[in-house]
Amino acid sequence: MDESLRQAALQYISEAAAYIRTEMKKGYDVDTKANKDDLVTTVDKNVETMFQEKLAQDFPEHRLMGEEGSFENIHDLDGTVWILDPIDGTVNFVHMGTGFAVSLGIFQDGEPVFGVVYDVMNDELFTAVAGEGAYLNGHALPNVPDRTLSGSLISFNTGWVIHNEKYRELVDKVRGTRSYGSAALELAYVAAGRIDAYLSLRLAPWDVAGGSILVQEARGLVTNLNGEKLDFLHKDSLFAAAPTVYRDITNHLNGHSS
Ligand code: 2AM
Ligand code: CA
Repeated sequence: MDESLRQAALQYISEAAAYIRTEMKKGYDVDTKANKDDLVTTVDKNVETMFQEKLAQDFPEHRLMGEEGSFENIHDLDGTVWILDPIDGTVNFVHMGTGFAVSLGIFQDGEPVFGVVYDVMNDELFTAVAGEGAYLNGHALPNVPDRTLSGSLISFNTGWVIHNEKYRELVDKVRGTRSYGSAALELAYVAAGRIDAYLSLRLAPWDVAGGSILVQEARGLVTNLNGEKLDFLHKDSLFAAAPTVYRDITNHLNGHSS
């Protein structure tokens, strides 16, 4: 990919993060969207607007698909499309003041070329250019480790595990479970080998666009829960894991012993 595009994306994210840190000190307005757990703040909206203005100025032929409204104009991935979640983990942002990320995936004719997940409060910048491996703060990440299911740490929302027998059984089979509340960070953690799998029943393209390329570049697998290629135009389930753990969880969910 074009180096100037990569540099511009990182510069915008750095400016967005500085803005987010400032607004956190000042205070901001919070609204609920469709559900009680679906929050949006003036900060999410302003970061998206900032990206819209930057693209219009620096890359007028590129298009933005962002969570806070700009997605409504995007019906295909032709050309260069920036898929942005200005704040992934908004509930964490509002309640905890940490545990959220700016997430960006840049796609060219439907293929991911660059992914970034930036943990704003912990200053952890996860990046991956397609074909060039995944990086954390400029240091190459090793390939994800091979692990057994009983030795793995997996993450998902407990809210939907409680309704599903197969997922409840999975909790018993693994070393431990975690729930971080930011799909982008959970994908980055799979890429970094901190957790071995992340599963979700329903996510939007902007939740996964940045993190999924990180996982692939660290030699992890990422699909929906039916094992199909991700579709970055629609909401879908998500299953990201180290290859050995991906295989064992798939066998478990399909009813085969592992
Ligand atoms: P958000 O914070 O950007 O809304 C929480 O488990 C994860 O699910 C977060 O990445 C969160 O993204 C995402 N999420 C929350 N509500 C969602 C919804 N209605 N549709 C898709 N993803 C959602
Ligand atoms: Ca968001």
